[in-house]
Order: sequence, then C-alpha cells, then structure tokens
Amino acid sequence: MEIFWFVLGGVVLVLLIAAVTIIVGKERTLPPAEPAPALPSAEPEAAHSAPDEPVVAPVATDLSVPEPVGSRLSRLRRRLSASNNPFARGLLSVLSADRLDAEAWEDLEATLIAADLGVGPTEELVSALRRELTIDGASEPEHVKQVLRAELLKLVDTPADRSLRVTGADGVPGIVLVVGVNGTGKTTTIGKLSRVLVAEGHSLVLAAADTFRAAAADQLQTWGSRVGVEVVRGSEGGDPASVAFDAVAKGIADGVDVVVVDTAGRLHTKAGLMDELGKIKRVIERKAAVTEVLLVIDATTGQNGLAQARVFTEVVDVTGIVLSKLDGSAKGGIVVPVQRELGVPVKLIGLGEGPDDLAPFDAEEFVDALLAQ
Ligand SMILES: Nc1nc2c(ncn2[C@@H]2O[C@H](COP(=O)(O)OP(=O)(O)OP(=O)(O)O)[C@@H](O)[C@H]2O)c(=O)[nH]1
Ligand SMILES: [Mg+2]
Repeated sequence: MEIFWFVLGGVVLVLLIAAVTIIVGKERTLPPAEPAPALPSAEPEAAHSAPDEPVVAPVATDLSVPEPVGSRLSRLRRRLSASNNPFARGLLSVLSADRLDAEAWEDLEATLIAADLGVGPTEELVSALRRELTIDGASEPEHVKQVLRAELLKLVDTPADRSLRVTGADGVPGIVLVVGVNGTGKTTTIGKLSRVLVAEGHSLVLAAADTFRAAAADQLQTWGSRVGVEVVRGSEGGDPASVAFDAVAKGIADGVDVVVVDTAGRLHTKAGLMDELGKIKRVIERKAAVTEVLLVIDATTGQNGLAQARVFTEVVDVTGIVLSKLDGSAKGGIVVPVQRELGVPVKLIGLGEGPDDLAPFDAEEFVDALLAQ
C-alpha cells in the first residue's frame, strides 16, 4: 500500500513539473502585446550597421522648420509699433499733442529729421499735415491718424515691383548677389532669406564669396546647415569670383532653383572692393544671368549708411534694398530717402537677429505697423 502512494506521488510530481515546463515555454514564445513605438533616433541608420560598412554622414542634423511668411509678419509688426520703435513714437506724438501750434509742428519736424526721414520728405509731410489738419481741425485722433497714414503712404509707397527675382530662365538657376558695407547684415540676411526660400519649396546653393574674413564662410555654413542647404566655399584670401563661379556651376549641375552669393563688405581700399564686386558679377554672368542684386543697408546708420551704400549702386546694378536692423531703430525714416535717392525699392526688412526675423516689405503694412498703438 505504501508503495502505491509513493508511486502515485511520484507520478503527480512528474505531471506537475511537465505542466509548469509547458506553460513557461509557451509564455516565452508569446509575441509582445504591443510593439514599442520607435523613438526618433538622432543617430543615422548606418551607425547601427557592421563596423566595416561605410557610414553615411547626414547632410545636417539640426534642420529646423522656418516660420511661414504670414505668421512672421504679424509677429514682426509689433517691433515697428510705437511701444518698441522710437520713429513710430515720434510720429504718433502728433496725435497726443494737446494743441497743434507752431511749436508742436517744429517739434514734429525735428523728430522726423532725427529719424532720418530727410529734410525734403519731412517738409513735405509736415506741410501736408498742417494744411489738412488746420482746415479740418485736429480734434479727432482717429481723423488725424487717417491723414497721417495717407500722407506717410505717399512717401513710402513708390510705384515699384517689390517681388524678388529668384528664378532664372531656361532651366538655369536664378542668381541673387548680396552686397553692402561691412556689418550691415548681408550674411545674416542670406541666412534668413535661405529659410524663406526653403520654406517656399525652392532648392538652393549658397556661395561664400566673402573670402576676406576667416569666419565669414563658417557663419554662412551655420545658416545653410540649419535648413539643409549646401555652401560652396574657397580658401581664406582666395579669389571670391572663382568661389561665385564654382557655386553657380554647382547650382547648374545640381539643377537648383537659386544660387545666393555672399560678398565681403570691406577691403583694404574702396577701389579694390568695387573692382572685386564688378569682377564677381562678370564672372558669374559667363554662366548665368544675375537676376537680383540686393544691397543691404543698416537702418541704424541712417544718412551716413545711405551715402556709403550709394557707392555700390555705381558698380553693380542694384535691383532691391534690404533694410536691416529696423527693430527698435530711431532712424526708421530712412526707408523714404533710401528709395528716393537710390531709385531702388526696399524689398525686404530685417527686424531682429533671429532666424525668422526677415519680412517682405509692404508699404501699407509698414505704415500701419508704425501707426499701431
Ligand atoms: N537687431 C538686428 N541685428 C541684425 C539684423 N541683421 C543683422 N543683424 C546683426 O548685425 C551683425 C552683423 O551682421 P552680418 O550678417 O555678419 O553682417 P555682414 O554684412 O555680413 O558683415 P561683413 O561680413 O563683416 O561684411 C550681426 O550681429 C547680426 O546679428 C537685424 O535685422 N536686426
Ligand atoms: Mg558677412
């Protein structure tokens, strides 16, 4: 009897062990309930492959998405309004004056001249305002504002095509040459412009034809890599025209839409700089027509900056002005003499150092932003 219980116990034990083994084995082969979502990996795929396979370096790892033009305009408008912009504040003083007497008009005149509106345009504006506001009375701030808006627009809104000519003809890329005095914001503008062009779906190549300064090409490269745009560069002190030529050749070979060429703003002599710019343009034009020459002017340098900029118009046929550093500038009035004296429309405005702080210039938007309170 004892033997019977012993054998039965043994059989039960064996069966138990077998059952446990089967259950555990089955669980091991069960698929996981939900596959874990794949995390975006900073490492390129190739980095996980066998060590002897070639590793393809990514073009750029810090690609960022440029802000669309529509939303940047409303954001940037605030930088021109009276709370942030001394030029706008000066203009709006006419609204808050208790009485528009001779002294108030003189004050306004002085403010506008200090804001670099220029003597001629200031006199035109003040005498038009005096005429209209003396007849109609200046009691209604809304009316004064409307008169101010209309008269300002007459000065700012020159009849000109402000569109950027960035596309070429017959399958050849459009060529944008960017010139201007050193420090005005050429390289920064090209960086910001590249983002706008990429956001609009254009393909482009940048040319670091500023071989004068060591850091210039690096600065351009940083902007380019942010939006995945290639930069053609030469050696420091090398021939800028040949860098521009190579970039245009690459642009044609790669079939891109636009080649944007950065240039130096400073050389040992003015004549040297001008010769160099003329040469860059001639050399490019062996391969493709230059479709747009943008002259960058720093708004904070006012009339002085305008005088320096004029020299560039003598060497290259400038087709558009970029007015940089209009954010917080007390000299925003410069937009009027710039267009009048150079006979070239302002096409873009720079409103800060940030990557999306560039906006197309629109006369009505500009005036409305200035008069916004
Ligand atoms: N506040 C403000 N700063 C700007 C703007 N545009 C450019 N800057 C600043 O101005 C300085 C000079 O800009 P760059 O783009 O290097 O000027 P550049 O014309 O290329 O200068 P060079 O290469 O020396 O001829 C930089 O510190 C920019 O950040 C702008 O619209 N607003
Ligand atoms: Mg530069």
